Amino acid sequence: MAIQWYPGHMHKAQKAIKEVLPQVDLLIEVLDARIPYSSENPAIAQLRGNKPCIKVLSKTDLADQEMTAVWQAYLEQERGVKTFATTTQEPGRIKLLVDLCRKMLPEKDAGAKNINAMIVGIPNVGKSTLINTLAGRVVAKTGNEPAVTKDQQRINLGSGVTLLDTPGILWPKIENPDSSYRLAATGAIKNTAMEYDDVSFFLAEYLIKAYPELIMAHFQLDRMPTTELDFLEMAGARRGALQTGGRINLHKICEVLINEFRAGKLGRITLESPELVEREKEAIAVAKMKKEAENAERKKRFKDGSRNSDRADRKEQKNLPRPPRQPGIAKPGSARKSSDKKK
Ligand SMILES: Nc1nc2c(ncn2[C@@H]2O[C@H](COP(=O)(O)OP(=O)(O)OP(=O)(O)O)[C@@H](O)[C@H]2O)c(=O)[nH]1
Ligand SMILES: [Mg+2]
Repeated sequence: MAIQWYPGHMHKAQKAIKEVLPQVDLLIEVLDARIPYSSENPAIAQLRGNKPCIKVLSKTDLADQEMTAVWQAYLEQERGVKTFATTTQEPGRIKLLVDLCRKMLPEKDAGAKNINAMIVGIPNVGKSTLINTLAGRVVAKTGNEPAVTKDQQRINLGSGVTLLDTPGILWPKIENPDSSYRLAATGAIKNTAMEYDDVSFFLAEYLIKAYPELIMAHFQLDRMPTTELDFLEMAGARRGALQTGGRINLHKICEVLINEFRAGKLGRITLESPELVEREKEAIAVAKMKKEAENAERKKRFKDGSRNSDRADRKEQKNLPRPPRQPGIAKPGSARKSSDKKK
């Protein structure tokens, strides 16, 4: 089952973003470099229209470096989009983001006019941290959990750029179930809205295929795991995650895997590639079409079937020979009447 988390403040935040959008020159959409597709909110793409947009890939210190470059090239294929990879480990590079904002709005830059940029993105992706780095001081509250920022906040950088921090928003229905697992694995979904075990099994399955050397080294495994359960049991044994009777405490090792992945302890990992998400999108489209065709067929069968059987029933009844009326047996309705008459 896909995970959904869309508390009321997100709906409000999205409405507020829509309201101020006309005063904004440029959108800075912050994406998690470990999940650039899954952390892209489809509602933002709709709201953006033709406004220029910088897609910032945040937390690149946690992501696979090669994959970050692949994603940047992929995302820049979209019109009006530039990308910028960033990490808190290289605060000095952040000035280049301000330069990029100016470059994307040459008329404003030439006229030395103030640029209004709005920072948007999913929860816990590092929007407020980015603002603090840009401002060079703590102006926005940050925290390692989703939904820290609850209201919009305007920050004047003093260099002709004003930034608007916004609360992280998700969307009511995450169509791709794998995306919802990835969002949960990276910490964009509140822990209380997900099952650690489900997310961990998903993560384990991916890691065995995509980063076998990293997990073997991190958990000091002496052979390649064959399945996600095999992996979690081996890792659990290594970490002493046992329950009474010596059996592996799977829940405990599931929590360990998620927490250590989030903290970057397993190494630099990206959970999706453009090819993988294209395949997933295709599979979802095919499944959707199949379901629609099935629904249409069911509706048609229901309609045709009921009309046919109804007609056939009526026709059949019409053609049936009427049973001969037996003298002395009155119809139930007429029985009372006849007795009434007698009275
Ligand atoms: N490893 C790493 N962690 C980061 C980076 N940037 C931000 N973080 C951490 O990510 C967590 C979330 O950061 P915030 O800036 O509060 O995220 P946000 O997008 O404003 O979150 P909401 O306000 O909840 O939507 C914090 O614990 C940050 O320290 C980064 O480049 N690398
Ligand atoms: Mg924030």
